[in-house]
Amino acid sequence: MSKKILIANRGEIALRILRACKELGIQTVAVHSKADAELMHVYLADETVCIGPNSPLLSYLNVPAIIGAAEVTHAHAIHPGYGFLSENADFAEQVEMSGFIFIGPQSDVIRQMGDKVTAIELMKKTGISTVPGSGGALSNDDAKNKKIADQIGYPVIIKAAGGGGGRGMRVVFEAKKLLQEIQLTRSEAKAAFGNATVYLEKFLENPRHIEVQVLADKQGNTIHLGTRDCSLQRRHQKVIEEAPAPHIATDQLDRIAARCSEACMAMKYVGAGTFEFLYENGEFYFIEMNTRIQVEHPVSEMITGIDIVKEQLRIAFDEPLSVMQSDIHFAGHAIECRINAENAETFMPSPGTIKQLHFPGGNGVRVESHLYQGYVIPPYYDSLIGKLIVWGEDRHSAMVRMNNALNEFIIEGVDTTIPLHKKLIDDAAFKKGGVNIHYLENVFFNE
Ligand code: MV4
Repeated sequence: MSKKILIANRGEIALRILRACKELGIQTVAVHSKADAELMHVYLADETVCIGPNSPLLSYLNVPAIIGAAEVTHAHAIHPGYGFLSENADFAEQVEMSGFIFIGPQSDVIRQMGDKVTAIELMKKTGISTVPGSGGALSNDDAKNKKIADQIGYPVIIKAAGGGGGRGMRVVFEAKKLLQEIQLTRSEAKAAFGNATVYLEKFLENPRHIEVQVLADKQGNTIHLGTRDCSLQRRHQKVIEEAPAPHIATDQLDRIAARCSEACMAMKYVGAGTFEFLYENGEFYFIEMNTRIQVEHPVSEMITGIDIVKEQLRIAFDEPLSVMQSDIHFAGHAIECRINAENAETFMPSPGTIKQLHFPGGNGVRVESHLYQGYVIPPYYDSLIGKLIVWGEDRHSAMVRMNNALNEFIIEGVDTTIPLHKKLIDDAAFKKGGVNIHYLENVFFNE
């Protein structure tokens, strides 16, 4: 039986998924909004379905339209990509109940990880260290909450259980502000996520954001693809990512990554996943788990040779992972620059027509982009237009390649963040490696 996958996404990741399907001989269905009929992957797909008007709410987030498209095209499985419905447990459940395979973990696992209090409890059980904190949801007992914060020591951070990725959190520096800030976080969380549950953690002031990529099949095999450092970010949007995390002893990185793989085995996790950690003073503290493919997955692919999307497809169709941990040899260093159609100084979105386009090339250079000359970037969606990923034998060689590749890159017609990347690649602190999550905003931009 030939297999068919519906790609419930757009842009570079839709093209990335389509290419993986073609390599595996899987038929593809591209669903798209009215504005997206001219996307590269729509031209390349075996079948296409227009699922709605330009607004993402009426198209890429339109659950009945997407499941309807899977029905009329007789697709077997749905790949959600990242963003949109990728971590929506209700969507995953409806996909399953409609008789399709959701390419990702089971809907109840997505729901568990979506509740950050539950996710942290699960990790503690599997022996992964978490940030010192309330160890569960805060109650409405003011005296008890004061005591918890006093014991942990200020500053503390109040986070919404339904939040994540930087949404729904407040830092508290002094005891007299605690109760007020708990109430504020609660009401904001209730309004934003329909869930007033909050928890408390020690606020780590200068951590790095380091994550571990894992893959788990339905046979119970689990592997990790090592670490990524995603500390270079602005307003919770990652700007540059690299693998492995620099300036941390390989054996410490191996240990945390192996722990994550073991945790997947213990939880009977299925699919691709990412464990997010804060790293400060030589220690890793788990904060969240992502149950989707991530934008920055290529840097892990470049240091391992594993195609994460192809593994996701194998897993979905009940095949075992193509490799065991002992088959994986980590080699060299990879860096990814996210290229957005935005002004490199003001970050104002810059939709419009691509007048001239030239992609860089050469050994160790990879471009993931749906752009082509004449393509019109619509104003309705995320401004990511491509990712430039390079591999080098060590971090320095990767940086040299990135610098050369950025200089070869030509995109005319819209503003892009390439000029920012050129400056960052030449920045002394970034060159040294190991900057923390505040570096870009507070030091580089001095915002
Ligand atoms: C923190 C933290 C400091 N201490 N938790 C922001 C995104 C969400 N995933 C968690 N976040 C943070 N949690 C404790 N206990 C600082 C951040 C944080 C951050 C984390 C990762 C990447 C960028 C960040 C930017 C600001 C704050």
